[in-house]
Amino acid sequence: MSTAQIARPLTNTQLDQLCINTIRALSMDAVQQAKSGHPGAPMALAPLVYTLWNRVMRFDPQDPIWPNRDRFVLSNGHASMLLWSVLHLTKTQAVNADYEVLGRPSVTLDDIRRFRQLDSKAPGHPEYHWVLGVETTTGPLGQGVATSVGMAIAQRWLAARYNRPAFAVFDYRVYAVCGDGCMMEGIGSEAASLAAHLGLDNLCWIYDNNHISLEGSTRLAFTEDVATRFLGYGWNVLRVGDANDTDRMQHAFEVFRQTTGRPTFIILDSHIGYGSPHKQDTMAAHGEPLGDEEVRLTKRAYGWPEDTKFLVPDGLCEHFAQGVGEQGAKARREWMELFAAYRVSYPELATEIDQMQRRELPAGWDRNLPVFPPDPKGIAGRDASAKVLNVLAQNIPWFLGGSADLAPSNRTLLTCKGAGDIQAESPGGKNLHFGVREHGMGAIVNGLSLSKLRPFGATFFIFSDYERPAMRLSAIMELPTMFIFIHDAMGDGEDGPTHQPVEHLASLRAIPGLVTLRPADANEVAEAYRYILQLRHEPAVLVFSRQPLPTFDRSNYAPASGVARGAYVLADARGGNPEVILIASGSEVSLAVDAHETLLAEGVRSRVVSMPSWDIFEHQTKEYRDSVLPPAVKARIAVEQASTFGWERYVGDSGHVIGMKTFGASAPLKELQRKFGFEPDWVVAAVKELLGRIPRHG
Ligand SMILES: Cc1ncc(C[n+]2csc(CCOP(=O)(O)OP(=O)(O)O)c2C)c(N)n1
Ligand SMILES: [Mg+2]
Repeated sequence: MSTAQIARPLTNTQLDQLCINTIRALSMDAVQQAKSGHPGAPMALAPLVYTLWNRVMRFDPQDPIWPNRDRFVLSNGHASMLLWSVLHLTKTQAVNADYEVLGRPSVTLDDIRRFRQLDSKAPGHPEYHWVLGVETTTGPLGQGVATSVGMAIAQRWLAARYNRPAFAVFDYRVYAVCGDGCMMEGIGSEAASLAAHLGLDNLCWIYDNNHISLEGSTRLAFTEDVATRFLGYGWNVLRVGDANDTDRMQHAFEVFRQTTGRPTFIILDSHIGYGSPHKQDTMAAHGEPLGDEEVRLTKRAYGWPEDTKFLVPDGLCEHFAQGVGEQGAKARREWMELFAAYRVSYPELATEIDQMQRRELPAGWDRNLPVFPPDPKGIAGRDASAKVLNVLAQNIPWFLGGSADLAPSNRTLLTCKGAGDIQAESPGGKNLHFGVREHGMGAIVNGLSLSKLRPFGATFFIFSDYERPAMRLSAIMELPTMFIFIHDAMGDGEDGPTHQPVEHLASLRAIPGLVTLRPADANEVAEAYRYILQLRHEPAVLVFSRQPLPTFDRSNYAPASGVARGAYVLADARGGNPEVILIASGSEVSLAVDAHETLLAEGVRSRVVSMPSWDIFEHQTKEYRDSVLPPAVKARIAVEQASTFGWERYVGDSGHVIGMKTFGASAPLKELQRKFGFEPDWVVAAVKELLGRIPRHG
């Protein structure tokens, strides 16, 4: 077949096939050109993506951030060429950070030619933020499907809060495509279980059942009955036995739309590398170029001009424009009219939606944030957090969250007016019960945030390990999510080393763009929340104590608003001319203050720096940083009940770190503090030892 023949008027069925083959050929060509990538899944799933985008989904390429659009998640992110092809063929528009449609395509053919190259809008895996039309970053298998559950929860929440009779402002659906990898990963199971529990009938997963993963046949390691598993969860399970049968696929989506009370799982039997004479159904089609000759043979099998590269036949984009383009434009137009009328009838709710979509906070969002009076006995970080959370939940309608079965301990239950449980029959509540599913929780929090809600997820700090991959994605996506952790160090003494975080602060501080905060007292807790609520593009980690921490008398010490600078001089030597600096975070700040008072009485000019956040501090000017940690003062001691790893950057070569070099132990907290050296006398002794070694300054 030649290009000229393709250009002849075609029947709709021929056009459909042409679109599908275009996606296949673009995918093969891009991977071949890049000399890396995954051609097999796109070749097999082109009919699915074509059907979903051009016949089923409500999506307007002219306004890809329209709030009521259907969401598409490519959980098997290695098949990214599917997305780049369809975004290109639908001429989906680029949008800037101010939510303005830019009048240029999100993905050009040139980007596809430069697949996986620097600055191309067709990177290796789907990247939210980088390419408009990508609803969430995927690549780590399982994350996408789990995130889609958060999106579906969000849609139901939005509908419950904002829809009114005759005003279905939010009625979109969420589609996620996944492969064997997503089915094998535990996070997918966690999320699937919760999705069925919550009766998310707005959610549809399509499983690319091709019996191949990276190492070869799934017979090597994956022989479970996936359909039965999903039936067991309570999903509506459908099967489409031929991944090329677009009509049957469309019918399955119709069944999904008519199914109520449970999510839908469509098993799509497919052939990886479909059409490739030598590589179809083999692992060779998974993650490497087919090779020039095989590409040629495959094109021949498709009836595609063999010698063309990156061919988009005439009339093809028009076909998409008549399909998804027209349907999407009509749906959006109708929605805009609906929303204009809604704005007249419900102006306050419409304003909320506007603000939420732009990630703004409502007026008075920090009204009545608590200020805690000085109290030497103090209050636990988690209890201070509970008070703040409830104020925020009251002030910000779209603030919500929950815990992975630890709410009573995390103190994250929202009890303010109207804060009910989110359940299948009450999707508009504020308390999500994630169950013991930390990893799923992280991804679901991401999905909620991608839907513009302001979510938090909570658990013990030690289990941040179970959530970390999703938190990392949150940072990559620049989402203003909140990850709350309690039992910040050895505070749960008797539970022992399995429950005592040691390396966790260091490891989270190492994630670029993730703001980690460990407040020292109740007022720092409130200020930490005040700070992170104003973030629009960074996720935050909050680490709170289980045990009471003294509430500092701020008339003696510096105000807690210093939290917003990451570190600040809490207590100082008279005249502000210290010879030694004690740097601490969280529960160790009061320890440092105790030592400081002793040192002052003994004539040692010490300074206490409360450092709740390295990350925020690093973003301050050098002038400010030097004012807190004057370079001339070399005698510095960091005190933190955590790994000493990394503190050298603040204490320098001649400084000292009082921290953890081993795991903890099972014992009451007081005994642990003694055993590991977190007592004022130790700090004082360490200061004296240090001052004996380092010439005094000033
Ligand atoms: C969490 C995670 N582990 C491992 C990988 C590496 N990886 C990418 S694709 C893949 C195989 C996935 O198999 P499947 O989902 O069946 O994709 P198919 O080969 O059918 O396209 C693996 C192991 C990954 N991306 N994410
Ligand atoms: Mg597979």
